[in-house]
Amino acid sequence: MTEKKFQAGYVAIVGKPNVGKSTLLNAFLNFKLSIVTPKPQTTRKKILGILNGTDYQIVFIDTPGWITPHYELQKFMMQYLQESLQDADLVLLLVEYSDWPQDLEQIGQKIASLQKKVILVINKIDKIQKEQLLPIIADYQKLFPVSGYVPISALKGDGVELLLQEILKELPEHPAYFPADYSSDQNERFFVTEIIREKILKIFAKEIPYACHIELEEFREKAGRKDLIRAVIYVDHDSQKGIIIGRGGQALKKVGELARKDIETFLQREVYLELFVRVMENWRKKSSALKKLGY
Ligand SMILES: Nc1nc2c(ncn2[C@@H]2O[C@H](COP(=O)(O)OP(=O)(O)OP(=O)(O)O)[C@@H](O)[C@H]2O)c(=O)[nH]1
Ligand SMILES: [Mg+2]
Repeated sequence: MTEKKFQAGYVAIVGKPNVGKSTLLNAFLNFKLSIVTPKPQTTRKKILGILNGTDYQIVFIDTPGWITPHYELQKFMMQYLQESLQDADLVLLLVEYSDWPQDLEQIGQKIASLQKKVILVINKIDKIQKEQLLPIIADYQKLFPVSGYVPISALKGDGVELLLQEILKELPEHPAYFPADYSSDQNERFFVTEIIREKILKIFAKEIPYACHIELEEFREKAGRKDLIRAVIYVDHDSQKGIIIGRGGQALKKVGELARKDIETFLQREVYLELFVRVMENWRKKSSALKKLGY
């Protein structure tokens, strides 16, 4: 009997905004790593999530939703997407069952031009009847010559195990890229800022969440005491500051309460969370500001 060789590779999860890319990453990891909200353009960076099996390591890359960029931050987001595609051994093109396949033609062509292996993943099938699925798959088959088609519900976990098996069929033989106890390349501080941003996306309407960037000013761990986390919410116009703070500070308090609970779950320890709001005029539109903010 030949010994089974170790497999490892980078698997980029790409698709339009809001199709469930981050939900799928979390479903693979069985852990909430990447933030998820009902609003498009939730994910802004590439986020590695590492799944370690006994004889494989899959480095998933969660990416920002595929858009035509209109301002600097969105250009950086699309740069992260392009880098993720370049790095990938395998691409999961995630679509919603209700997307028009024609709308994805450009994306499909771009991926095809990179000559990467692609699995087309049709998500949110919990929202339709089984018999509606076959014509959808047939429509995609006409447009995308891909290695496989897997219908899933990332939210419910249906089809995720099957998709994992399909990925393992395509994953190269390669030694592990990361130590087996790594689950991401980003540190705790990054995920703390993401959790705060998730709550802002959930609480505030319209442009407000898109105008926010979170920075940690202090993250102090003390033996026998709760950690102290001081975070600044940067907005890009003075008028947004009052909205984030809310009447009598109520809105900011709500963000803090919701974020603290999730940060504690994430870190598995109790924390004090202090939030401040500051203005950094037009930070989203200036590449110098974006670079300073770590984009
Ligand atoms: N019904 C249903 N909803 C889903 C499923 N997967 C994701 N969602 C929901 O779709 C919304 C978007 O999910 P995300 O995982 O944030 O989507 P995304 O593709 O990462 O979005 P961006 O980061 O903005 O590009 C959330 O409200 C999810 O709960 C699914 O399988 N079924
Ligand atoms: Mg996302």
